[in-house]
Amino acid sequence: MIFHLSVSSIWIFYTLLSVVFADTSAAKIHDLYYRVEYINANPDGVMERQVISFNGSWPLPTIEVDVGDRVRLHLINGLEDATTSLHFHGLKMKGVNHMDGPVGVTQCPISAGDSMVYDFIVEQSGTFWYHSHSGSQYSDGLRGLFIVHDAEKENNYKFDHELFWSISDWYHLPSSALVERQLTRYNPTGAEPVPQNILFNDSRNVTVNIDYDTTYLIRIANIGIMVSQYFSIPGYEFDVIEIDGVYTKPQTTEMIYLTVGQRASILLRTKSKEDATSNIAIITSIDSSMLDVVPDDLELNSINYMKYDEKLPLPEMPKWVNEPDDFEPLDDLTLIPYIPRPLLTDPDYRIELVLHMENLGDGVNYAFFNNNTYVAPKVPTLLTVLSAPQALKKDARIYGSNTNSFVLNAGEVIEIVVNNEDDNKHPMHMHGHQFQVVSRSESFEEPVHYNPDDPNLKLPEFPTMRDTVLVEGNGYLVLRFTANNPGVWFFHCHLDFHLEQGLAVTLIEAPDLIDITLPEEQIDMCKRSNVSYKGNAAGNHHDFLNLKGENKQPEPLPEGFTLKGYIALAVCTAVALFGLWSIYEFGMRDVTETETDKILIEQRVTQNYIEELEKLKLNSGSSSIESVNELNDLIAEVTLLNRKLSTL
Ligand SMILES: *[C@@H]1O[C@H](CO)[C@@H](O)[C@H](O)[C@H]1NC(C)=O
Ligand SMILES: *[C@@H]1O[C@H](CO)[C@@H](O)[C@H](O)[C@H]1NC(C)=O
Ligand SMILES: *[C@@H]1O[C@H](CO)[C@@H](O)[C@H](O)[C@H]1NC(C)=O
Ligand SMILES: *[C@@H]1O[C@H](CO)[C@@H](O)[C@H](O)[C@H]1NC(C)=O
Ligand SMILES: *[C@@H]1O[C@H](CO)[C@@H](O)[C@H](O)[C@H]1NC(C)=O
Ligand SMILES: [Cu+2]
Repeated sequence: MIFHLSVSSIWIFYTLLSVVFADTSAAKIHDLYYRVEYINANPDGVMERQVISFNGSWPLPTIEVDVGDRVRLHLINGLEDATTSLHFHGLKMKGVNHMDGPVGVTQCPISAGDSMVYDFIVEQSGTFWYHSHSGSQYSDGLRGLFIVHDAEKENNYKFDHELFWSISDWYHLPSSALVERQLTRYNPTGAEPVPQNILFNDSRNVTVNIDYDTTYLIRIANIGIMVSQYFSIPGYEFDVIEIDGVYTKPQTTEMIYLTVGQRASILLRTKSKEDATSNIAIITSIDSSMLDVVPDDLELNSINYMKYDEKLPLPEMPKWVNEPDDFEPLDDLTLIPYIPRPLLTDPDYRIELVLHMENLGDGVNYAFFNNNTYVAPKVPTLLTVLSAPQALKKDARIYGSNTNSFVLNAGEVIEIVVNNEDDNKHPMHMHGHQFQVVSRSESFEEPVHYNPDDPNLKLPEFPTMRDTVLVEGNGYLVLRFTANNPGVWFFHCHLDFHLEQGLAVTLIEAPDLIDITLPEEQIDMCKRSNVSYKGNAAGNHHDFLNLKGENKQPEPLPEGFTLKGYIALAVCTAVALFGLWSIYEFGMRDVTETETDKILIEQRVTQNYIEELEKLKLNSGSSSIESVNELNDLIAEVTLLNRKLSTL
């Protein structure tokens, strides 16, 4: 009873909030018209490539608004060969779920020549960002910062000036080619493409002019697709005061760690003219443990400068820069909201997700939650909610068997447990909520699941809140939130390759209370992109329980995959590789640079193979002599290929 009372008071609180915002006479309307189109850019100074601009201009603008403002961003798709969409990362989109942006979840794709208006009132404040949520398109540069000011909250901290810095990884290949490389049977171990560089504010070698004796509020966002970065300012301490749109009690540190998708605000006090003997370095460093291979020419540290005065020397680089094992970033779980929120207790519904990676019958390496790799439905899930009969909205079956759909009841406390059976780290992001981080383990050699009954388990009284959080390799993560935002919300790994591999869950929150009339414009957009705007996951709007024809994941590998299946897979790959090699051998006399790249990649792939097969041999000690012989033959064959590739 008391529980229900408190839930309804939360509702009243939110309703009041919206009224306050709507009434703010100073609230502005930002009508932004942006046409996405390709241009060429060379942000790392190494290679010019095609990027996605707004009206021919890139990097994309930082959008700055005040809390309570209304944004109407008119996105016009000027790309001839691609669909698009926009997601405002971290904004809860309360009551306007259809403005959230992920294609297949809350909307149809915006096809070439089409447009869509993202229309919402901004009810949160802090550091956010926007990015395409259409496949892995944002790696082509379709992303930028979104800053929401709130004088009242900012007044809790003392500072003189504000700066915005984005950090990101950068690839020379377009998103389509990257995904093609990730999702192929030539990449059976699921090795992620390695970036060519990391950028600072979409550039390198940046110098920021600063004043003596001044406090800067610096908002930093990792808008990359894959690697986390360490951030530090040698010789200076700074205070962290915000993470992911949640202002915190200040915490002093020398280093922070940001996964892709995460943001932090820091307060940095510069020195007096007397004390400053050099200018300042800003060092961002790749978390190289996330890379499958570290190429010799990859610069793990990116160094940019803050300058007091041209005449001062540049600072000396601290020795620790080359000792990444010694990096000690601030633990984000120690950051408590400025206005602490007590731990949500006694979850009403626990969703336990086991994360693992595995090859399916097509030889591609996929990512799974509970043995299901996310496959987008034929009808965007929100559009299924809106078209389903009231009596079936809470029946998870209508949302498809491959969408990892969970239906949540209004007002309930939800707990999500991620048990990571993969030895990679994963930055998990939830749309529509800032969750409490209830527990997170360290990394382990072998998977360790969360045990809620562990007598040694200590949950925080006032947990960290944010929208993106890392789960460690083979470790676990426990999140809680209240289901107070009816809508369809994606919960997924923000490491884009893993999302493409299917590492996602659909949270269908209080579908009976989703009160949205889809604008005519959005229905037309679906029609023009040939996507049904009504029906279940299979597009059936006559019989919502008939899922015939829904999109499904590929068939598994043949029985006994661990050895025989792998061999079958490896043999056909080896044969295919052999074909490829023959093309090089007979077809190409002048090997151009990109072809050299291809050969290098094939060499890496074959090297991976050899290593995997050797591991398999070691682990198959008790298997029959035959399979060991088979493995030996295969290793010999792939080794030969690898050698041939290296002579090209
Ligand atoms: C961008 O281009 C569109 C259409 O071409 C135009 O209507 C709009 O005013 C432009 N926006 C800006 C910010 O230049
Ligand atoms: C970084 O880029 C943003 C957006 O383009 C800009 O507002 C800001 O001034 C830039 N900062 C630096 C240090 O160049
Ligand atoms: C950065 O600037 C330094 C000094 O101006 C220069 O030597 C270096 O080549 C630059 N690096 C890049 C990546 O532009
Ligand atoms: C996933 O499949 C494996 C093997 O079939 C099975 O042992 C396991 O229980 C399944 N896990 C879940 C969460 O369904
Ligand atoms: C939709 O289908 C029609 C008819 O099959 C086709 O002409 C059109 O190109 C398709 N549009 C898209 C965006 O796929
Ligand atoms: Cu991941």
